[in-house]
Amino acid sequence: MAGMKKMDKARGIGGRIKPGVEGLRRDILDNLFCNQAKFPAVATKNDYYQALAYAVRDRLMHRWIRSAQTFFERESRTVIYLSAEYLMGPQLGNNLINLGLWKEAKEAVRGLGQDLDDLLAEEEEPGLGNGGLGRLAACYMDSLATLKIPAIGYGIRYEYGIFDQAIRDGWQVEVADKWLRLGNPWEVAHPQIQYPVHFGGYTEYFNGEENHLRVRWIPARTVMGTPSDTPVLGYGHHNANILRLWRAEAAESFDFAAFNVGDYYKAVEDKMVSENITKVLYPNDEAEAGRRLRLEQQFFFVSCSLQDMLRIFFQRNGSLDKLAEKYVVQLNDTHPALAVAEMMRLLVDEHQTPWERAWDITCRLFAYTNHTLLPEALETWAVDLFGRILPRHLEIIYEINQRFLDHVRLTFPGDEGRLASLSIIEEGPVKRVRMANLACVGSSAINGVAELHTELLQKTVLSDFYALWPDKFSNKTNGVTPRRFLLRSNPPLSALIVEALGGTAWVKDLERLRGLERLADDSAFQEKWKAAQKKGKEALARHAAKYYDIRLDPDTLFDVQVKRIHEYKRQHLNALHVISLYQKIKRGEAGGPPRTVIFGGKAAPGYWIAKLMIKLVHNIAEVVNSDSETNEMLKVVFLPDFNVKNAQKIYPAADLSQQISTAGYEASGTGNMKFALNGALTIGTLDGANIEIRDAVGPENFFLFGLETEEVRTLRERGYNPRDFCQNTPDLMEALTMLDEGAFSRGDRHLFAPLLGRILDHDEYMVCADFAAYGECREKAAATYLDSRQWTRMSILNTARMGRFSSDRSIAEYCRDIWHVDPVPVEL
Ligand code: 26Q
Repeated sequence: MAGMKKMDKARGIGGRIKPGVEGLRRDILDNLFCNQAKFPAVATKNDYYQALAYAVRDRLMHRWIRSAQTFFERESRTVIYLSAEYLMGPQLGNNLINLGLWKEAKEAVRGLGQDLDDLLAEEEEPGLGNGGLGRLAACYMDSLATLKIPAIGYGIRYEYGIFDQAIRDGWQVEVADKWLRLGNPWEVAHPQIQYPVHFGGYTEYFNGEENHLRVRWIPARTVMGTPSDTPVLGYGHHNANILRLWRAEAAESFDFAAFNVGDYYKAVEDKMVSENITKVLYPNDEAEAGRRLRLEQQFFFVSCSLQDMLRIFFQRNGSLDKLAEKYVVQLNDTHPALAVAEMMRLLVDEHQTPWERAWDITCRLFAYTNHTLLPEALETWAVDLFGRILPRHLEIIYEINQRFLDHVRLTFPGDEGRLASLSIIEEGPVKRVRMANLACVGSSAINGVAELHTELLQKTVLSDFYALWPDKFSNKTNGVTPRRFLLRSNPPLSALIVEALGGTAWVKDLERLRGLERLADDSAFQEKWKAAQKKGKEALARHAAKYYDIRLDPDTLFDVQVKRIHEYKRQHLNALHVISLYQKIKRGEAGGPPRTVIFGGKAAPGYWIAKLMIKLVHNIAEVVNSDSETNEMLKVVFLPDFNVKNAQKIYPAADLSQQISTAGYEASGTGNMKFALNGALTIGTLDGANIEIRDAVGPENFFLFGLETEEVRTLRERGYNPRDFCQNTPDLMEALTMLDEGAFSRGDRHLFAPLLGRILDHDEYMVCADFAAYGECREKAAATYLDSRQWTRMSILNTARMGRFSSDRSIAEYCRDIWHVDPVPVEL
């Protein structure tokens, strides 16, 4: 802080940032007056939030600018993270923590008659992502800054993020996410930075200098991209990075165009069409074929980002030789994979680089992370559509492919099958561009996101690439940031950990949590641990009551499944078992503690069965919660609108974490890590990172059930018949029969028929095969909960052994194995 004051004076901005609590209080008042145009008597909570946010922003500016200056002067090697999605979550709380201003802010706003928690609750989060992949990008931005790695995150500034989920009569209703309505204090727009992005048209070949054959792209239309930057602060030092998100604008102001063209309405329409590109996030988390606007979004942000990278590069460098020394570009799934072709176009067409040299630079620049295993979820685009939007890129991809396949023919002579599967172009009635193949061919590193996932990638979807280039492959198990998902979101548990470990070093070095192991059996510590967890449950109960009018009893076991709704994640397995549990309680056959089964998650708007699963949970809740015979023992709730903000309340409140996907389908999962880090015990399958979590916390501290990946495969090969399993599982039969008879639909036998049909006729995700094992395991977990000492011991050991799942560890591995980049400390 002393350093900060010195620099502020040196820069002559001491007047803007007044020191201490009193200074902060006065700055908030100034902002209320000058930005919000309000006096205290009429100011809303949101006005106070905005006023505080701007005061905090002023206080982080010098770190941000000094970081940019340091990286510029030192010409530091920089990580470029390309992601179509970022789920950053609310910013104020984390920025206060990282600036060391939490206490000061609390006092300052108290002096103004405000409560800091109330103001924090006012912040609207930027929901610029669907789920796991977008939140992972945000955790990685946090860790890059904390590890002092120079980095720029590039993405799209969607005007509407993921929809807000409302529930009407038990059905999901999508509500437009107007996240920018009250303004966004955390971003700084840079309208002076603008790049043209072209679409459509055709290409022309011509003779350039020295008679070199060159290509000109004559586009049909051009859109401008302009950035807004959000600071990403590191924890415990002065480094800051930026998240730079692109917004699309019309190339010319419409009045000017109208003047020229003489058609005012057409000109206005063109402006709207241009701005459409960044209007809304696609709310499905699986590739959906044929959406032209989605392809345009991808190309738009990729092109802006690469142009920006080159502009910054040429500020200090004359020749492209050093490009791959100064930058490494990480592709977050295939959504930005067009970058491979766009880089080639920029180098070859715009910078007149010979093809071979351009290709060498490009391959050295890129690395690719895969996040899925389902072959049908891999992104492809019909060649026809692709060529109409990006004619030059299609040519470039054909050229890349031809040279690549020549290389394959030398490595595997006569192997036509391999050639077909490796080709960037999928042959068939409709030719398609395979984005994963483009990403693999154009990258020097390829990784999966958990050990099992990487192993399966190498064995299945990318096996031919693995045979060709085994050394390109590695695993980088996902991680989560302990700053947001423990320190910020769970104050009672964090305070206890600080007390027990004698400080906050664990926040940057999460393996230190292991120091809690020795306290696992200490009864005084156990009591404190239980008290902290109880506070987490009470906080969620207050939150649910206040915002959703949902009552939760903190004295019950909180059994939680929150994540996107998907058949492979098997929320219906959970729901069906709740039905059977309900029946057993009614018959007096089930013991265990009183439980609250909590569900939450959004369904893709077009995913009908997922929406029906949400309806199912609500209808079960309606019946179960109004039954006075079982009321005391079982309650079912669906918490609406699962997002980062709500998640931060949910993870600290959970006793039991449901991670029950069919083995082999969840690439990693990251919610599983957030729960266990906060001391929840997991009931889960051997899928994704569950396997590594179980290894880390110890099998005796994890409730494992279900088929393994290999068993799922062989069962399917042998001819899986779900009805056989139903016959042999009376509890399941009973639950399905009740559903069928309309017990959860007021007698309506049609409502859930589609869901029943999928389970009984296909059961792609083997709900029936795993039901019995799941039920037994869940009962075992419930019984264990009755032994409070035992449960608490297991809970402490879970937290103590979760250090490996910090995103700091993940990022350190990317830095070491893929990015080859070192920390650059920033001094104020
Ligand atoms: C692609 C094309 C067109 C429209 C949408 C998409 C699209 C958008 C989002 C495809 C996929 C996604 C998101 C995928 C995702 O979140 N995957 C999850 O990634 C996590 C981080 O690695 C893993 O932990 C999860 O297991 C994985 O499901």
